[in-house]
Amino acid sequence: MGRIKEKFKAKADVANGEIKELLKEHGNKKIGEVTLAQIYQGMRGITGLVTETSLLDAQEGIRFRGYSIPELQEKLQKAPNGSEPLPEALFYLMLIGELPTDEDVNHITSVWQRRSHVPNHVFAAIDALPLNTHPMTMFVVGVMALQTESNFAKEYAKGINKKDYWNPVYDDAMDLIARLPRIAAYVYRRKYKNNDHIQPNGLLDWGGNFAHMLGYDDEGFKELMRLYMTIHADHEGGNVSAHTTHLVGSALSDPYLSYAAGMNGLAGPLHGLANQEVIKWIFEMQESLGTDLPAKEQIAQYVQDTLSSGKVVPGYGHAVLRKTDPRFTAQMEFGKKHMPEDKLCRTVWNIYETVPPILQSLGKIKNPWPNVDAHSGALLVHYGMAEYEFYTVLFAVSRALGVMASLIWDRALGFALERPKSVTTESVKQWLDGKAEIWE
Ligand code: CMX
Repeated sequence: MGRIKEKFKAKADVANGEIKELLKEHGNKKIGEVTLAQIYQGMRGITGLVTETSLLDAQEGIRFRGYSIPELQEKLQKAPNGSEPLPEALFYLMLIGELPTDEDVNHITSVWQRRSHVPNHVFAAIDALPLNTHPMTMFVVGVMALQTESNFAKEYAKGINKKDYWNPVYDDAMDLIARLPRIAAYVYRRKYKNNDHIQPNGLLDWGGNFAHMLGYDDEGFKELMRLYMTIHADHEGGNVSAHTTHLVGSALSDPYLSYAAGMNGLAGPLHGLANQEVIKWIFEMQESLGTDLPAKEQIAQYVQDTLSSGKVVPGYGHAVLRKTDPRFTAQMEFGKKHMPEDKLCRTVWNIYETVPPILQSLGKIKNPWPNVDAHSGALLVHYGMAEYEFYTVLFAVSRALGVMASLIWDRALGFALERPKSVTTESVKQWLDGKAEIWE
């Protein structure tokens, strides 16, 4: 057993014992009550999942195993001469629940380098798609083709003790994370760079090598990728991509199937696709106003036009957060440090000053503040990556870190098949009339 796997097993054994005790003593305690509105309106606020890797506070934002984003930036390991955290270090923190040593981080970097080989049939599957296919579709097709490599699926077919499920899931998770940058970069270079592919650089860390394979060797872009891969990795368990991965995994679908399912959810415009929508919306605004630095009054008018045509303002609002997303703030700080005069970034900052009061004035939007997607595109465009349809693939590569660490825990803790109860409106009416006791 590898050193990190061994450490994980020891942690999981302790956690299993604790949870068993906790349920024995407190299993009947109630957390909250469910209202009809919650059942009809996206289950907001219903506590119904355990996700160990991170916890979201509506006011404060995300904490990964207790650490906020500024704390991660301070405490996690960096690349030589870098100042942004290495995603490898965050993965270790999410998986093991402790800050890693330098040795742990180097170990993960070398394991992911060693396991990064992608078989040719994956590229062939992507190549079979027409060039106008959306990059997220190409990416997920690549992941699905890679499912042939699943250790878990093979072990399950042979017959494996349920206590050991976590072990091949762990190996699948490490293989998958190691290979995703190569698949994502292949999609990018195929669609936008005339199939001119770039071989991995075995001397680089995971995020740095990803930047290199995409074709961006600028140190600033590599740092951006490390930050980007860290802050997009996890947002507790209820968001569509994390929840879907967890749900599909609960059927013992292997990590490739589970992750692909989750990423199909990330590809929706109310979730991860919002990052492409933001830049598309800003580009359209610039074109319609005939300027690359619109004034705040012009932005305000454009926002009103967007709202009155029945569209959402992309990058604003959140199902849980009620303040500016700290992931937005981390990216704004990166922009102010590396590109303070960049017109697109300045436009994002002007939008930040303009949009919240307008959304607030509508009276129905619970959170008028920007989320993670409001900023990411402007930083990418600064370094030359203007192909905004690709942006959600970057989000997807990062999100693998969180959902895979969680999936390993799901199997190690023996979590059950997820199967909540649903009702029909007819049964609700009968229950309201006192004619049926459907839920008791
Ligand atoms: N622009 C316009 N209207 C908005 C809005 C926005 N940015 N955010 C919310 N609203 C509207 C909702 O559509 C809803 O309208 P109706 O009552 O007419 O249906 C109303 O305000 C209340 O919504 P809410 O309770 O505040 O928000 P929800 O929890 O239902 O939805 C979210 C959250 C993110 C889907 C929503 O804010 C939105 O559509 N934002 C824009 C898309 C976006 O940026 N998504 C990315 C989120 C982060 C991520 O997952 O990556």
